[in-house]
Amino acid sequence: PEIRLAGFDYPEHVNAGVELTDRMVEKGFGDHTALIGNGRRRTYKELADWSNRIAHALVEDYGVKPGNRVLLRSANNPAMVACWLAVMKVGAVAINSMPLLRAGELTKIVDKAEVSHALCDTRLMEELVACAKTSDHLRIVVGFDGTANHDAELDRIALDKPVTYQAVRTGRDDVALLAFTSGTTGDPKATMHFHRDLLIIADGYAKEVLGVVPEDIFVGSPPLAFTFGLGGLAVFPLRFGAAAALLEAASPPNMIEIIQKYRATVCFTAPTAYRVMLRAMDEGADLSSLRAAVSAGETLPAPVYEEWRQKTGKPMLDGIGSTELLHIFITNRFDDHRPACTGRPVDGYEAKVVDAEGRELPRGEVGRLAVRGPTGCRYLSETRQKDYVLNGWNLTGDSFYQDEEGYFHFAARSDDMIVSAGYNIAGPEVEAALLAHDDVLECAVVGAPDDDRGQIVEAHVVLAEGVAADEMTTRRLQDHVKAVIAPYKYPRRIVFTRVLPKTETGKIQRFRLREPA
Ligand code: 3SK
Repeated sequence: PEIRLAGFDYPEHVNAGVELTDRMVEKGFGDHTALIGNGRRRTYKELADWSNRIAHALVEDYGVKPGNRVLLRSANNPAMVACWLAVMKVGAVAINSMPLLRAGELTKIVDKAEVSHALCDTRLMEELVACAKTSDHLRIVVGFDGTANHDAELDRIALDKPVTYQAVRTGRDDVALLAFTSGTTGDPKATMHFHRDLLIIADGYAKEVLGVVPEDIFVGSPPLAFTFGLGGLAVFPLRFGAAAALLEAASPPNMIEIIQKYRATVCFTAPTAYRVMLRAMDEGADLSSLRAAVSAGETLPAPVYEEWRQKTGKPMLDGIGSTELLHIFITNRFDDHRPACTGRPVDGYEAKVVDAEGRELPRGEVGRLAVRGPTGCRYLSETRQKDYVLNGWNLTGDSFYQDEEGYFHFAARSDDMIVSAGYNIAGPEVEAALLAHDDVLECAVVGAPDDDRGQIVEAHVVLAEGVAADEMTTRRLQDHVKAVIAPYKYPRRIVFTRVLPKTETGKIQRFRLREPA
């Protein structure tokens, strides 16, 4: 029942890859900088040509067909963006994966999405090759040079191809992207996004809220594999003739350096990084070029919002989005913002707070946030769709309340997801990794409050008999988790215990571990 375009009218046939490159060249942005990365700038014309050459190679040398699912594996760099655009131009469906995923995690994605081809930065090949060896779907893995020295197979083949490409005439409602949410169980879930969705997030949020102009330079930390990063560091700048500075290692100090070097104007990151930026300003860092500081992925603490405002004279724009809806759907605005408040829905989106039966709750009462809008929600799994989407409303994993004036306020996560320094980490996935170690008898993983990271992964572990509850065991278990799942998910704190709190029926009561001692 859901398709409501809410004023976003696009032609029946539209290809987001073309709109973000060749169309921008047609509009006169050919010589403007589109991407900065690996120490050099690339113009819109160069990006259009580069992605067109790759598109030729995908079709002519690797047999990619419209509708094929193509996995991308890379850190944030211009080569990754060129490959992603090329995948859309050939009418295939992109699956952007987190660069640190291990073979087991990749296999879940590859099997669910029935990935046939993968384009991978050659520096990240090992785990993908291990995944391909066991996969029935993944047939072709091609390496590209993420350092953009054109020193890998895809680069060499693409170099000989023409710079123009007749892109596939995709429908506006053809799937362009399968975006995976980490899920609360460590079992990733895919949501489908159409070509038009990629344009809507730009023509909606980026235009209405940020007012992006061609002079803008974007910078930020979220991976392009997370739709927060894909929107903020690729779609938004490219839709408006602006530029993005891409960082493979987007630590706060690296971001600060890039903001100062390029006089970046728009930043997308989490409160943790903004806190470091505030301290850097005390030491003399000049971040005055930033006109928009977008904060999402974690709740923005009021003191960070206040200090930013006081130091820069500008508000920090807190917002909430989801992979399901593609990008931010509730936000503060430059002229309408409050501390400890996520704001109001972006134009075209509706939000409400509901009880367990899906009934809207009165203002002030905490309940589950439900949202609907033109960019989703469409799960790949029909069962998931039935359980989590009612009449177009997606039931999120967050608890909110709406104040008397209609502004939304975050209350808590409604699930077992841990949000640490902007990463979504599923507690049960870390538990499964710990349980695979012989030293662990039982465990429960929760998020513990942390000043720097918002939350940290905290594991409560019952050790096997005879194993010492000491520093060495802690290290051994942490190293083990880093080796079997993406390293950023490892438990930063391990608490050894003799018993875990349980219900009469033997279910672990994680909420009791979250309570202060
Ligand atoms: O709020 C988030 O975590 C989010 C998720 C996906 C896309 C965008 C955002 C801000």
